[in-house]
Parts: sequence; structure tokens; C-alpha cells
Amino acid sequence: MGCQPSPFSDDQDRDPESVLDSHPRRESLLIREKLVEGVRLGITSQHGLIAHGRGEAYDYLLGERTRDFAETAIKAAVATMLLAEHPVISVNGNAAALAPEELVKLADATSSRLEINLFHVSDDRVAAIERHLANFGGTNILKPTKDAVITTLQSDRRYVNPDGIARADVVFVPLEDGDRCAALRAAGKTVITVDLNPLSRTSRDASITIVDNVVRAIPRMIECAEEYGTHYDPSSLRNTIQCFDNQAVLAAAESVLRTGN
Ligand code: PTJ
Repeated sequence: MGCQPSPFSDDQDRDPESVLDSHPRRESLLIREKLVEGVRLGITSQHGLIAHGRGEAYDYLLGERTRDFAETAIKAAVATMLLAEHPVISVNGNAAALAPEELVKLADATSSRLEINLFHVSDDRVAAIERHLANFGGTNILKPTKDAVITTLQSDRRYVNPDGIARADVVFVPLEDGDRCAALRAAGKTVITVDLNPLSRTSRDASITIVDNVVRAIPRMIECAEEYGTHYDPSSLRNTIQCFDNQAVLAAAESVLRTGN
């Protein structure tokens, strides 16, 4: 007797549309699908899936919504990007898979450059991310070079672009690894991050930490930039930044994790 074809499709090729509308964890599953697709397209590293699992657990405990402490940080972050001389948005494989269109829109809304910077770097992955961002309207995307190096970093993330991170005064690094955040701060840059773990080294070392999921935080940053508008009052934005206290944000987020509120 020959083998009968399996009635089940290969899960590797599952269509995101097949996530049932009625599934109680539908949103979370759809986010996973974006990352799996990111791996398939050569954008996201396999390690990125593990990093996402960690973030997902924190998101679950934080109630999977943008909390007030994140909203406060978003306002300060966008004000900082709008007032920056040379703001740069650093894009890794997870951020590119989760929010490509939003990254492009945020760059437009804050006059920032987009720069690809990867921990697990390869020419193919840089090219795949560049193509992906371009498909969503990204232009003049900067890539890592050997012409500019952050000397205090050991990983391949030390290779940056002379027109981007190397000369940036403000760097937005959603979903970061800890070493680079500290190195960018040591290089005198203001670092903004989105990290669901308020206890991570990145969260603790950043100038502004948005403890939220990038899939919610980046769209909210775009709205916030639109609310400030093109005719924003610089002194009001400076005041928002001066009143911002990152330690208070981290303490509030940790309290939600430990006590539920
Ligand atoms: O694309 P590459 O090669 O540059 O690699 C990117 C990863 C993410 C793999 C790399 O930067 C890495 O290993 O990061 P870490 O050290 O695992 O840190 C990732 C942090 O992001 C953790 O603190 C997670 O909790 C958090 N995180 C994961 N998913 C999300 C998130 N924060 C916000 N939104 C998410 N969706």
C-alpha cells in the first residue's frame, strides 16, 4: 500500500490568513507569522525568533497594550527626534519584519535617516532588508560600512555608516542588544529604544525607553509626530524632554510586571 498524502498542509508554509478569526490569541499569532515570514524572506535571523519569544512573554505580563509610562516615553522620544540635528533610525531584522511600513513613515514624519544595522550580519540579509523597506516606500537607506566603526563594540554592529549612525546625535534603536546601546551612549549619542523588558541592559542604558511592543509603539510614534505637526513649538518640545524621567518609566513598568499594576 502506497503512502497517502497527508490531509494537513506543511506548517512551514502556513498562510497567515489561516490563523482563525476566532482564535483568542489571534493578534499574537499574526505577529509571530510576520517574523516567520521575515525568516523566510531572509530578513529576520533565527535568533530573532528567540528574541521575540522573550518579548512576547513580557508583553503578555504587561497586558499587551500601550501603558501610560510608554505613552510618556513616546512623547519624549518623538520630541527628541524632531529637535535632533541628525536623527537616525537603526533597523534590525526583527523591526524590519514587524513594522517595515511604519519605520518608513516614522522616518518621513521625523526627517530621520533609516540605517540597517545587524547583530547577525550578512550581505544577503542587508540586501533583503533594504529591498523590503524599499517595497514600503523607503528611500536612501543607509547600510553598514567599514568606513566608520564604533570602536568600543566587538560585534559586527560596530560597522556603521558615516552619513548615518556615525554622525547622528539621536539614534532610535527599536529592539536592541545591550552592548550597542551602551556603546552609542558612550559615544555621546542620545539613544531611544523600544524594549518590552524594562530590566534589560538596553532599557537601563537608553536615554529614553519605550516599554511596549514595536508593533504598537511605532504606529503611536507616527501619530504623535503628526500631533506635534510641522509647526511645533520647539520650547514646548524641549519642556516635554526636560520633564521626562527614564528611571520613573522603568520603575512603573517593573511595578506592573511584579504587582500587576
Ligand atoms: O537582526 P539582528 O541580527 O540585528 O538581531 C536582532 C536581535 C533581536 C536578534 C538581537 O538584537 C538580539 O539578540 O536581541 P536581544 O538581546 O535578544 O534583545 C531583544 C530585546 O527585545 C529583549 O529585551 C526582548 O524582550 C525585546 N523584544 C523582543 N520582541 C520585542 C521586544 N521589544 C519590543 N517589541 C517586540 N516585538
